[in-house]
Order: sequence, then C-alpha cells, then structure tokens
Amino acid sequence: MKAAQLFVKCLENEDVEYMFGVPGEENVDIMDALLESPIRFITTRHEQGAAFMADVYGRLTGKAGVCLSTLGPGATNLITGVADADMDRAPVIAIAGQGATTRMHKESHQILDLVNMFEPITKYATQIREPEIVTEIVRKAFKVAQTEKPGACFIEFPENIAATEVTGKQPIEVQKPYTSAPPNFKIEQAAGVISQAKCPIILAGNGVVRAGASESLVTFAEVLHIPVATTFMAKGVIPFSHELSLGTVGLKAKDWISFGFEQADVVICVGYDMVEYHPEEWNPDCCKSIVHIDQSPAEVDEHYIVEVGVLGELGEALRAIAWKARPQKDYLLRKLRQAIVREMSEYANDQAFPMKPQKIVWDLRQVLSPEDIVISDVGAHKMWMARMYQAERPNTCIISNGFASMGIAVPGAIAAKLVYPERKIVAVTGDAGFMMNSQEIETALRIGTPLVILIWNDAEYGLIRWHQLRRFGRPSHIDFKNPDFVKYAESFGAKGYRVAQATDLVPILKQAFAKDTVAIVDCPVDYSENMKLTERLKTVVSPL
Ligand SMILES: Cc1ncc(C[n+]2csc(CCOP(=O)(O)OP(=O)(O)O)c2C)c(N)n1
Ligand SMILES: [Mg+2]
Repeated sequence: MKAAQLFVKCLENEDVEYMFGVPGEENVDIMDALLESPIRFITTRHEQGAAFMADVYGRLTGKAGVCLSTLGPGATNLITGVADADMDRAPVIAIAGQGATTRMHKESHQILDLVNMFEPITKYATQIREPEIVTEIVRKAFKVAQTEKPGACFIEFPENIAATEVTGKQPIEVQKPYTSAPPNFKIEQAAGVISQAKCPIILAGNGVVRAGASESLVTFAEVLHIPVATTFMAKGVIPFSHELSLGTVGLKAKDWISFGFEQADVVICVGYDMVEYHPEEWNPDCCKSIVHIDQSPAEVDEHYIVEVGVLGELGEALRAIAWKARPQKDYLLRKLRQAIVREMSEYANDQAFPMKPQKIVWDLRQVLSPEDIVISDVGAHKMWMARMYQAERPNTCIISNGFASMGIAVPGAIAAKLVYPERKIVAVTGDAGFMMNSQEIETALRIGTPLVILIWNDAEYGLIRWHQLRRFGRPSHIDFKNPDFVKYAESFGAKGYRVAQATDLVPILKQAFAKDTVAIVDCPVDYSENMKLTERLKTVVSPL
C-alpha cells in the first residue's frame, strides 16, 4: 500500500472518527485513501474553521481532534486554531501536505518550513521523511497530544513520500500511559496544611475537567466543607447551584470572588493552570499558602510558591486528602456566595432594549438544560458569559481562555454537535468574532449539524472599547458596520431571527431550536453595562 494509505490506517487505529479540513494538491493521496476509510472527512470552508473544530472536539472528548490542510497557505491558515488548542490544552493533531522532498531544499512554489513554523505552537512538530516511519510518527503524535498537559502536535507529509509504496508495516498498538496515585507523604502534608487552615478556598481549573474528576472535587469540597471557585475553562466542575460554589474567577478586575481570595489563608489549587488567570491577581502579596494538586508540576511564578505539591491522579489525590484532613467547622464565605447568587438574577425581568448582557445570559440559561452546551467566542460577551452563565456540568460552557482567539464559537459549535447530537448547542458570539468564521455556516448546513448562533450585536469590537475606556476614557477605531444578519442567514439557507424587544429572546431561542437547522439570532446588546460594571466593582463592599 501507499504511505498515505498506511497513514490513514494509523489514524483509524487511533480511533479517529472525524477529520476536519480543506483538500489541496499536496494531500491528494491522503484524500483518496480516506475514500476507503470509515473516518468521516468534514470539508470546511477555511482551514482555521477545521482547526477550531478539532480543538473543541479535543476539549470535549479528551481524544485528539484531527485537522488537515495542504502546504503553504493552507497550513498557515491552520495556525490560529492549532495555537488555540495548544494553549487551551486540547489534544489536536494537525496534518499538512508538503511539496516533494526533492524540492524542499530550494526556493519553490508554496513551500515554507512548516515544521519550524508549528514548533512554538505545538508539543511536537515533525516531518514524515520516509514511508517506513509513518506508524511511529502517528502513534507518537497522538500519544504526546493526549498526554497531560494535552496540546497540539503537527505532522508534515511531503507528497512524494505519501505516494510511495510501503510494505510490511502495521499501525502500532495504542497504549495509554497510567497515572499513579500521589505518594502518601504528600497526601499527609497537604492534609496537614488544610487541617490548619482558617479560611481555605479551592481554585479549580481545567485540569479537573480533563481528568474527569468533577465528582471527586465536589465530594472533596463537601467532606471538608470548603467552597470552590472555578476558572473560566473549569466552569461547571461544581454545579453553580451547589451551596459551596463561588462561581467563576478570572475577570482582571476586583470582583465579588476577590473578597474570598483576600480572606483565604490557604488556596487549594486543583488542576489549575496559570495560563488562564495569573496568580498575581489572587495572591498579590504572596502571603497565601498554596496546595497544588495536579498531574503536572507547577509552573514557576513568584506569586505561586507552592507549600505542598501533590502530583498524581486527581481523583485519587482528592479522595485521599479528604479522608485525612480535618473538615472546616464554618462556611465563612457563605455571605459571599449569597451576594454572587443575588447578582445573577438582578436583571431576570429587565425589559430594556437593546438588551443588557446580564439579561441575555439569564434568558439563554432559561432555555437550556444542564447538559446542553454553549461555546463562547472571545470578546465582552465572553466576560459576561464567564461571569454570569450558570454552568451545572463540566464542559457545558466552552470558553477559550488560554489563547483566547476570536472565531472559535461557530466552528466549535459544529464539533460539539458532532460529539453530542442529542444536546442543544449554542454558539454565543460577538458580531466581529462571528464574521471571522461565519463561512462555516455552510459546513454546518451541509453536514447536518443543527445549532443556534446567538450574536451579541454592538457593531463594535466591544471588549476593546471597554478596555480603551478604562485606560484612556475614549474609544479608538473599534466600530464597523454589520451585514443584515437575518438576510445573511437566509442566503445560506439557514434561519435568521432578529430580537426587537427584550421579551423576544426566549421565544426566538425556543423557535430556533425547534427548527432543527442552523439558526442565527441577531441580538442587539447594550454594552454601556460594561463600564457600569467596572465602576460598580470599584465600589463593592465586602459582604464578609
Ligand atoms: C483572532 C483575534 N483577534 C483579535 C483579538 C483581540 N480581541 C479580543 S476581543 C476583541 C473584540 C471582539 O469583538 P466582538 O467579536 O464583536 O465581541 P464583543 O467584544 O463586541 O462582544 C478583539 C479584537 C483576539 N482575541 N483574537
Ligand atoms: Mg461586537
């Protein structure tokens, strides 16, 4: 068989269900081999869309999402989505065709040094130089991508190698590395620090989601009676409705939760990744005692000096520490939870139009069940979603907070629908981020993935205005004009809806889901709330 066929066999061996990508001249052998394979190829309209689909597939399943491009411009188009996967710790395999090895040494049409280009945004980037090494390279790429902390890997496949005959090779058996329980003396140390704590708080990160340790985390919190704040990417690891949930932390401003960290003497970081939220924000004076519970050692940071590091399987670690440590007597931060919960519903009946961000988030929550999935794009809307969307299950509010690239929501929602066809999927997006990958609406319609795209329409780069107002008191070059989103939707053959008053949103969302197709909801938003929030947060008084 050809090396390209062996390559596809190796992907099948890795249990690949989907490949997302754009065919090109230099990957024709792979494309042809796919015709004989059960792997479903999802042809996208931009390689960035393909990379974001692989990214969200990886985050939702823990299995590497696979995206494919051709050489040169196809591969450079993959880069943003691949970088996003890598910094959001999503396992992804990016594959690019390449010109023949016989012309790679010289200036040659569309040839770029792709391996070097992908090196800084992957855990492993390599080229298939000989047909015989296909099996090892594919196995290694998947193994590296899927091992803690997961991330992206890149494989460049020159066209002449892909077309070469290879004999006597079989895909390599998939073996999963085993994560052992942490050693007892570390458990004892951590339990000791936690038992002595006067006001401990748990900071849970995306590592908890990846380890599937949400239930163990909730039990840990319940047994020891310690409240939990989550990062954006860990939303839902404890249900918001749980009395020990203190919601989400990550706004780079003082927020209610800041009072909790101010009060805390011990911060128990579980699966916490500082790529999301710098420890300086919650440990400015370096006076907190930090217990680091994770599968990997802590990153070096002067604001994150670890008192006890507990490395190993998260569920085991949490169970063992909960067994040993002394529970807290009081829930000292209870009043903080009450203030956070109160704020959530403040605008539940607000009729103002354009709609307030708080009300949009509230209404969206009303029409979705706990398992349904929201993929947020990046912008002011993401801050409101992170802060106020009440997630009840892990991986039901997907936010990119490592790389934080605009344009993820629409392609990400398509991947989510492929993974969970029975759930409602919503892409929550700004008008700018939407336009960055709106071409994938055609993909969604073609492959039959019904979803709702909720556009927060402010005709601006809203988050940037917010930042500029905070820094300089005036906006600079952030406004633009939008197309008519309803007509835009219809031109694809999708459904389009415009929210004309606050009472419209809930019925429109319900109708949109009922249609079982791709629906775009154009929702004008009043972002004057952004600066109001900034001002209000300056004056909030600790409820503690
Ligand atoms: C690809 C990319 N380009 C630029 C940025 C910087 N950025 C972050 S948010 C933002 C504005 C987003 O505007 P929009 O999508 O309309 O959302 P809004 O803030 O208005 O809710 C920009 C330009 C980014 N994160 N990603
Ligand atoms: Mg906008």
